Amino acid sequence: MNKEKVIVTSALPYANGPIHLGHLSGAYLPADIYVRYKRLNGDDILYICGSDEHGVPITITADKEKITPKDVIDRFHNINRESFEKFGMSFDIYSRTSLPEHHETAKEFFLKYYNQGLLKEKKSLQFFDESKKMFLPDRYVEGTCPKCGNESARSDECENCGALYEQTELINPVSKISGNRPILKETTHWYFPLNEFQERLEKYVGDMNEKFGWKETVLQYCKSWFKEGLTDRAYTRDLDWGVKVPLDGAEGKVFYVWFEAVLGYISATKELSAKIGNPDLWKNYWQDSSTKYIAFIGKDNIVFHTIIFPAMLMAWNDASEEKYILPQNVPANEFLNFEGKKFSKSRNWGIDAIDFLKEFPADPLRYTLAANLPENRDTDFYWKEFQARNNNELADILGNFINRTFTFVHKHFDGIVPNQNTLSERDSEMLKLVESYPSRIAEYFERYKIKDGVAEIMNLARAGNKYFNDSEPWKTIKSNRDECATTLNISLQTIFTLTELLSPVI
Ligand code: B3M
Ligand code: ZN
Repeated sequence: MNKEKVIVTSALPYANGPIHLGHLSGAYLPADIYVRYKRLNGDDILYICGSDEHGVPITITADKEKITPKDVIDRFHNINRESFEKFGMSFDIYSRTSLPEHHETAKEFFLKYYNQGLLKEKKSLQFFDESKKMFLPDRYVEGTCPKCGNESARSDECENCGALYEQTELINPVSKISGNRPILKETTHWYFPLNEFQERLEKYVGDMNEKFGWKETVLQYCKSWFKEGLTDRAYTRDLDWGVKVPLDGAEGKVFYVWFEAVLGYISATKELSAKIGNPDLWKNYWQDSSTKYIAFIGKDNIVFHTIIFPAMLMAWNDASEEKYILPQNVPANEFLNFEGKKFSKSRNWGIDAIDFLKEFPADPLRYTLAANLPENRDTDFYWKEFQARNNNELADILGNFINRTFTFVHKHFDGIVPNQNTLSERDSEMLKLVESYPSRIAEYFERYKIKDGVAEIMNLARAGNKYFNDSEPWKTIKSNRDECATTLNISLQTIFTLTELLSPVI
């Protein structure tokens, strides 16, 4: 196979709370397995991630705890970086969107749009809290969803039905900082005309799906967006915390977090390039049409990666000689639940990665999550299953096969790999199976079917045990030493292949 040049990204987690097991199995572990597999394969990979450090939830946390947003992001950036490290994530860089490099990149994109006359300047009415004398962006307001009637909908998107809307469409709005009903006050904002890109976006999604086979769930999300019809999206917000709008008269305004967070992938790559002393390296990836870009995310981020980010890149490419590549695939996962219920910070349900990894090593967790990834539907983490996967699979199947083989080789062959002699039918079949495995697993991983791939690898360990049992080396060591040597030789080869195939996983 030709070697590929690939950018892989995992969604940038908000530095507003510790990541939990649900996050790990959504956008991180599958990406890390894919990346480690690709590196093993000799492909040229950049794996990019970092903290998303803007957005209203961060300022709300800061207000609540009477600390600064900077305190909040420093705390959670460090906790999450440490969680990822302990979990064995192999990012090439774990950056942060509060860095000046990112602010510059975000402004550069905005100005590119602004200067080509793409953005629409509009006056509109926004919620304003009179007692606090401030505009109430996004999540400072709660109310009833105009689409589904959910009574605790956020002001810009509904967690229940996934609708995105302008906050003025919210029914019965309440200010989250004072509890009062906010008034409407005029303000000016810039809008990105997403609708102007609809046709090209539909073609892009259709083409990518045709060539690279997008997940059905992801396609369905896109289709329902297209069916609704794309509309102008406000690019700016009245808020202090964020990337400042670089225009005269735009004081007190920052970019809407999503319009810069996705660019964090690019600025993180720039940071990495500078760090390794090759400042233009990022262009070699992001602006080279031979690069393939894969974005791993959870299903709640689909629209931003399949519609908004691609539209932003198209808009840049329209006005520039240097053209960015677009995501080739966005293998979004469904959610992992915890013991039958959704992870929830407010209901204190679930377990944070950092706490889990204080009690247990990463590998049994990686294996358990990998064996149960929410690739096609929501799945659950159960403590009982964690125990069973560790004891019955990692220990009893894989561990046992390796242990009995090694023990035998040490006891009867001085710890030296025995020679392969005349092959029986069983021997040949086992060898054929082992040889077929790397390409079989590669096929799964190339199609982002990580869960099935991992299950298949464990099947090889099962086959190894069966082969060992059926060959009865404890008998042949007495009756036919050559035959026994062959059994052990083939068992060791199976283990060698197993370790290689499992190395992206554990
Ligand atoms: N921070 C949302 C999330 O963590 C958001 C992802 C940004 S990806 C550019 O789910
Ligand atoms: Zn709703």
